Amino acid sequence: MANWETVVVETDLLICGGGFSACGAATEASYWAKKKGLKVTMVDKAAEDRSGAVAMGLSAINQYVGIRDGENTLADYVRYVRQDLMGVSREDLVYNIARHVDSTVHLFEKWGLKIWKDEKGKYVHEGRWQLMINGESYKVIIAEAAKNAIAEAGGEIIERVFIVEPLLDGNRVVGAVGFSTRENKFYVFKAKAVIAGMGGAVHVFRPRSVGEGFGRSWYPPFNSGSSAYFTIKAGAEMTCQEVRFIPVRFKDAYGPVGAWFLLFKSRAISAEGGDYMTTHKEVLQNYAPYGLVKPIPANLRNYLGMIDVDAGLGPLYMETAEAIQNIAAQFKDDPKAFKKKMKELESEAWEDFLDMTISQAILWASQNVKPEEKHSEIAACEPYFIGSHSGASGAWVSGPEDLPTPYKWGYANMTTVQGLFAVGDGSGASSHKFSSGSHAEGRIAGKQAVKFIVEKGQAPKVDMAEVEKLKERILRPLDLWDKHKDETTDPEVNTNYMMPRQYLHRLQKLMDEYAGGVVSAFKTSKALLQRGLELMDFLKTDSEKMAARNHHELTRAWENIQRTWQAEAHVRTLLFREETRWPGYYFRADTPKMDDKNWLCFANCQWDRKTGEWKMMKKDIWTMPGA
Ligand code: SFD
Ligand code: AMP
Repeated sequence: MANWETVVVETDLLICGGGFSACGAATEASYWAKKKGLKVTMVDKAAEDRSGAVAMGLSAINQYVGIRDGENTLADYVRYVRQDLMGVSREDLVYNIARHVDSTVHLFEKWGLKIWKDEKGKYVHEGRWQLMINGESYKVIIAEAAKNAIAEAGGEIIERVFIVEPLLDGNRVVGAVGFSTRENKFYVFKAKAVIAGMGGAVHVFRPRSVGEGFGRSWYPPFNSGSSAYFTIKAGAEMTCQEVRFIPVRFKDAYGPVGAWFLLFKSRAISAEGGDYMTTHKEVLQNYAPYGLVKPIPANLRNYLGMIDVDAGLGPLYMETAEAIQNIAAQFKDDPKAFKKKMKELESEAWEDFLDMTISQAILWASQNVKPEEKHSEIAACEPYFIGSHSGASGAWVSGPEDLPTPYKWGYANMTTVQGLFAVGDGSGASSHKFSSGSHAEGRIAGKQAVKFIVEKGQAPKVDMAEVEKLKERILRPLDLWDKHKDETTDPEVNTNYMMPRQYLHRLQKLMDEYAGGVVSAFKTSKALLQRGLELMDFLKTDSEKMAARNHHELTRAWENIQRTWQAEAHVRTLLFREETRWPGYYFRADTPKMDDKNWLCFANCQWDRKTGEWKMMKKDIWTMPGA
């Protein structure tokens, strides 16, 4: 076995991840931990200042309720999320996050985040729930606050350590194992409680760019499903694993569309079909009541465009020039004011992407696109697993004690495994929390985890013999490479192992063809899913044979294994739910209709650590009183 040093870290609260939800957890937990003399340890696979989905920054805060200004109520937000997810959301969790998110945003501003304000000093809204920001350094500001809080409470931050597996004592989490992505160190964390905040999953499906620009994506390629893998392997119940998110984005560079639809009031059309949101609106009748509300649910917005694309009436375009001209037209009688407004709009258009998805600005430049003069193509992306946006996949977590929800078991955001909490993309069925709501959810879980440690904490019993077995398994790709690399003229072609990139290609092809990826126009069926599971068995067998020549490839190898478990949970739940509830995200061609009578419920799954079997189950929807 590779001769790596084993580093043992003893702590009270272990926070896995360093993104928005984990920073929220660290900031809040450190405050309460200091009072109780407890230690908080945070571990990120990357450098916290620029890790996770907000590494490049963002141009908007997408969840702000605006309670203090009387703009909206919490019930309004619960209703908005219920409708956007076609009736399937944990309204207790959505309510709990919504009641804390505004105070979190006010903290961001205090910490230095620039939120746009109008001449009256009021926040500039992108849409009803979204605020415009100068967000290029958004993550740096949030990470700084978390670092200060941890330092002040005598905790520690460990960067560039990739968390792989949970450690358990029966149905109680007692820590985690991982490895350094830079040094020959294998890490063993012993803890009384653990928070999984390692983001969602990208590259489970084949991206649109498979050669030049392979891997280009909207959500970050370095979020590889670690949260889902960690909670599934711990034996926690999972929810909404079928609810992947397919965002419509500016084509090829994946620029987001929210600011264009909401702030610039831009139209999207199909080249041959016209204004598809209008021409196909009768289709929405089939999805009442959700299809008849405004805004139209995200998946149905996708679906209306897909109807034209499937009919060959594309490409789809975002009418950026028309939108900018329309806004500037208000100043047409005053040439000086018109020129000034055009300049302003032009910079807002570019800032939107320079703050968030730089590749879109580069693509515009490389294709001589002036958004105020020329429209841009948009397209539906490959599927992502991101419970914090308009997807819903994640762990099944407890609701807050003070709400009459049937789904609570003592500590808000705790999974069904004692002491294991999940946040952000890691927790499911609480969609539309975005950066701000994920941070607020982290704060909720951070405080609850300290409460759990104070009330139920135990010295973690870690079986070091089990740890040795895990170390051998986790470092095995390095051993396979060393043992066999010299047996062939091209070490990447070897009968004893496969390289992580080769494995990734097979996983993505399987999911694309059998589980409704881009190549299948997001369509699948019982037969396709069953065949996909059959092929996935072979793939999982071969995952034991992935080789790695260095830290970089070892990380890639384990990212792939984590993606595979997310893929399996997804395929099993697509198979279990026998209807098509989210057209525009996926279509079950054999059960094409929405079936509220049998399937207005959660589809949950659970992997049994002892038997290796998966259990599928339905859970009733609970409606928040008054919402
Ligand atoms: O409009 C391990 N998001 C947006 N949210 C907004 O509020 N406004 C926007 O304008 C947003 N836009 C947007 C967004 C995301 C992206 C990628 C783009 C545009 C281009 C969504 C938010 O970013 C998202 O909701 C939150 O960031 C989710 O938070 P969280 O904590 O669930 O995930 P994270 O921030 O990615 O953090 C994950 C962390 O885990 C680390 N990690 N650490 C140790 N071991 C492992 N094995 C690990 N695996 C991962 C990561 O390094 C990271 O620190 S718009 O387009 O939606
Ligand atoms: P996106 O850029 O797609 O990530 O969306 C950013 C925010 O805008 C999210 O809160 C979306 O729900 C919202 N959004 C995007 N497009 C629309 C639309 N056409 N109507 C209403 N809300 C939208």
